[in-house]
Amino acid sequence: HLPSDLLAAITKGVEPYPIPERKKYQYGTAGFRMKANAGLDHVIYTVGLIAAARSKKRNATIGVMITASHNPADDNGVKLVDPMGDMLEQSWEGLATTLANTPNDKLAKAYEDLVNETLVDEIRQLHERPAKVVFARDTRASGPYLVTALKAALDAVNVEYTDYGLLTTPQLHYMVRCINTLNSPYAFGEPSEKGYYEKMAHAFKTIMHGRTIQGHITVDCANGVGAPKLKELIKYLPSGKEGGIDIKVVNDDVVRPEALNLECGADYVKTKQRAPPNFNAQPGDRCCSLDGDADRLVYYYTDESKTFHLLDGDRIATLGAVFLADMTRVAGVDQKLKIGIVQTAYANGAATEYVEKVLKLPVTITPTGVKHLHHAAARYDIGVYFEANGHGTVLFSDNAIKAIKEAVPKSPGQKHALESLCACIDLINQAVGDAISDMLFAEVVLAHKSWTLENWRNTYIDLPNRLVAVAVNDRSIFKATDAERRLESPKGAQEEIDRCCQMYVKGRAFARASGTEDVVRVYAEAHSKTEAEKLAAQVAEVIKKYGSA
Ligand code: G16
Repeated sequence: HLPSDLLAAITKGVEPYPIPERKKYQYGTAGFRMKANAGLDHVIYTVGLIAAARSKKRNATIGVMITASHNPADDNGVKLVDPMGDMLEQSWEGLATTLANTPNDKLAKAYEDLVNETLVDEIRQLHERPAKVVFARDTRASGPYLVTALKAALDAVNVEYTDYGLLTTPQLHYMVRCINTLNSPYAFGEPSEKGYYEKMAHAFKTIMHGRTIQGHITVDCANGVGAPKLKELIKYLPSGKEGGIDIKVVNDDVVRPEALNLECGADYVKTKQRAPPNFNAQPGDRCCSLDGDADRLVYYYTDESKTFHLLDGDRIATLGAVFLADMTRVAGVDQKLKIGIVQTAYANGAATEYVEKVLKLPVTITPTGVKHLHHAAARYDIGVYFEANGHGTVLFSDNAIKAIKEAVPKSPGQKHALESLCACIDLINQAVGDAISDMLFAEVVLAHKSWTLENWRNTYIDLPNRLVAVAVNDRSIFKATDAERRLESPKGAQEEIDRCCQMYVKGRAFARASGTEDVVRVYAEAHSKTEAEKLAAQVAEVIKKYGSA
């Protein structure tokens, strides 16, 4: 039994945060997400309890990020960060869902049950360990209030915590990993914002040595937390004149919280396949967009005929993989390292074909959600994972890091390649996908290859595609299987989707319930734009029909 004063403190602390009537919460693709005023405070309080228990269980610092990332400004959400800066272990998602759905009067008992279930073994009473939690939030207006609910829970169960205020999601993941690896052989860096900028800037300068970045890059920060953080990073980077990078920050309005992700940002650009309307970039200019918490990145440009071209997560993955494969070859370590790419069903068919047939690298397909991709990528020595929406990173295994750091160069070329690979290990945020770090990596690779965005795009031609969101009565009836490429329920829906696909050359489509928004997403691709759009519309109709039943 837990001390009665602790149980009483939990009950008292949660009083201001009841569950609204008939509300059901579910830990989704990336934590809990919903309208900020629809009972999210209750969820956040229970997440504080989960974070405390998780910290005790792992005897390490746990992170809590308050953000709804790409979602509209009046949504908010919360994700938990495990000790190595990765997403919460999946077996704990269920515990988080159970606690979130527990009404106030039963919460203390539910927490006690959870402690008894997870924190007691034959010899030790793990719940007696001290707990440490760190947290941050994005720029949403609801953030400060939700932080109050989180602190109330952490205070109730006597947890030591640090409030980092505003951070990007990847910065919080970085902090968590730094704290937990401090003074170990796997030390990730200095656990501070300054440490994050310095690590990245130092790695960037090393790889850039002797290379030049052409022109400037315009970065759309989705009017989110990425804007002030990118401006801060710029202070640590050499400018274009000094052989560095000229970054033009746009959509940096964090004063009006309602501007967040509104007609801008990575999700807007990827879904609408167009630049934010307020862009006035010149033909060929390099542009990119982050999302609301700066963990997604997509590139784009318009050509002389004003046609828009998107270079999404699939492209960033292939760009990175080509570069890393070349570098390991030059460095003479390629035979020791297995490089692979991880994608989801949203990856363009042409991208998958290019990786397998031209790059001759293996591809793993996982369900949506970086947590799935991250684990699959960790099985390679160099695992490049990106969702088409721009969310991803590169993981270097211990074996890869050792091979790279211990290799003895036989020529100046090998020496430079090995130094560049070492710097990549630092430049790329291996804790989690990080738009700012990914952008510097892409810029470095383009500079090394002397490529424009057009050269990059010409590596393969995307199949035309269309992504639509369909509103339904209850999205939970749509259950997907086979890495979300097929629906197993409702019965009959998949057969109808298959029949639609068969009508088009290179027709491929799937539907899956979103885990961050109250919609079912439909993706379709085909050999022409018109056909991709028709196929998407037909499949959307199938979903509407089954979704209104
Ligand atoms: C989150 C996840 C991503 C996922 C996206 C959309 O992104 O971290 O892995 O691709 O949601 O998921 P769904 O299709 O289930 O709504 P973010 O950038 O919103 O955190």
